[in-house]
Amino acid sequence: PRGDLFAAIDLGATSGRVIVGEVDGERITATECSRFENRPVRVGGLLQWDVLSLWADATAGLARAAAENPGIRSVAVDTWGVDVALTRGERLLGNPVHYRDTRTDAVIEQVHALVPPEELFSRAGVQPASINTIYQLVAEQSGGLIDAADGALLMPDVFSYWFTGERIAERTMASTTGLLSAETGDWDRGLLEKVSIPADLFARVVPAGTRLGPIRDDVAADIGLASSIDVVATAAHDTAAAAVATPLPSRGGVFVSCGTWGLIGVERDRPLLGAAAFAAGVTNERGLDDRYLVMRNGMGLWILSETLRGWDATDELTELLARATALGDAVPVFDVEDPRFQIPGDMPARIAAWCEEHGVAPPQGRVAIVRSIIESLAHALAASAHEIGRLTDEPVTQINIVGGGSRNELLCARVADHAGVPVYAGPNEATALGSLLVQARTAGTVNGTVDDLRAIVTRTIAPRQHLPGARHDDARSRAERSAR
Ligand code: LRH
Repeated sequence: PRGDLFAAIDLGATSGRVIVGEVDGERITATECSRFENRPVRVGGLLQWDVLSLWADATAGLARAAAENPGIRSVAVDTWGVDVALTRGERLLGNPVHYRDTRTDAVIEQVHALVPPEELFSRAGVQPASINTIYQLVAEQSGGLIDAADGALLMPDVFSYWFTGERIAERTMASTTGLLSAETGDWDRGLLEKVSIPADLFARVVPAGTRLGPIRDDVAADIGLASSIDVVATAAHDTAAAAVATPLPSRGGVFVSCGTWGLIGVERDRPLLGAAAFAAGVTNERGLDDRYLVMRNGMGLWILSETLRGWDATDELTELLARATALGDAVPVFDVEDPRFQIPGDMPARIAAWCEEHGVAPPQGRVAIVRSIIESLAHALAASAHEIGRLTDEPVTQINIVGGGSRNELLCARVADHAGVPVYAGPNEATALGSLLVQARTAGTVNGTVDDLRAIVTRTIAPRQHLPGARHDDARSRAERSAR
């Protein structure tokens, strides 16, 4: 290979992957070496992480990747935000609970009685949402787990700990908890005290890109690695990693990281706080280095994938999308942010119920349901992009969609139509690319700021362009041709 090799373990909503990337000063390429299931398991009424299966699958994938790609310089783990494991000594206190579990509903008011939502926002910069770690930890208090615990590690940090024995809290990930000060980037001790969570549960916060050391020898032997590999705390929040690898222009571009969630935002040097930002649902999470991701955190592909899962039609997505494209846009637009759509279950029934409650005829049949989901999502993403532009006083000139949603041509085209600005789609593996680039900088393969890392992606990958109104123009010119 011309460049240096790195491995990213990316744990996503339905699958985990081991991706090996080759980076030189100019370009990045990445190959998926292994893919395994990531399925939360509901047992005892709780939706839980299957964390030991993930460890087994991820490390087996890493060992295979290392055997096929000698000389991998480092490995790093990223996943979605907010989920946390409680520890005592070297062990986890049970399986970590998945954020889609509803146990936090019972403590929201209790937390808000101690700290009003406006104060939570002004301290942490994070929009209060029931998934946030702060509510999850308060929910664990009543079961006695907090009293029993002597540590709390966010999920990517659990894997780093198992690899190296180092207990840290990577900053981009820590910023999703609602417990990190937006100002200092360190745990907000005053806030922790108010909600009676012991501050000493948490590990020291380190910036993304921190080298944690080699995989322990005993672990390397256990997982079948011929030689040890360095472990890096990458931008361990998948959204922050994706932002690094989004080919944004220097001004006017809004990113949409569209996987299970849709994160719509811009990168700034300062968080956007205050009453207007709070009311508009802004959340400020940490990006790489000293950047903030000023975002709205909303629906992504979740409703669509949950719908397909319910139909046992996950394999039929391509065909359903083709038929939904041909169907046209005369379908109902529903509110994808309605909380009923957050919980796993029968999405078509909930869409129908929403439509009936709002006096609209529900979509009939699978194709119309798929189109209705896409229209509703595109509408919401476009509106959020303009809302972010308005709040940051920077009119939106283009939207960059990355993540799995960037492969959905109908969605990208409809976001362009609804937003009235060009959409640039890709890379769809932005999270893994971001993780690899952060590692490459730690290894000294590349240097510079997040803008320099982003430039490597821009040089390597040409996003697909979707101009607003393009499909209508196609239809119009076809109509004109046939009229002649
Ligand atoms: C997207 C994401 C998002 C939120 C949610 C829990 O995958 O990380 O930024 O934190 O998951």
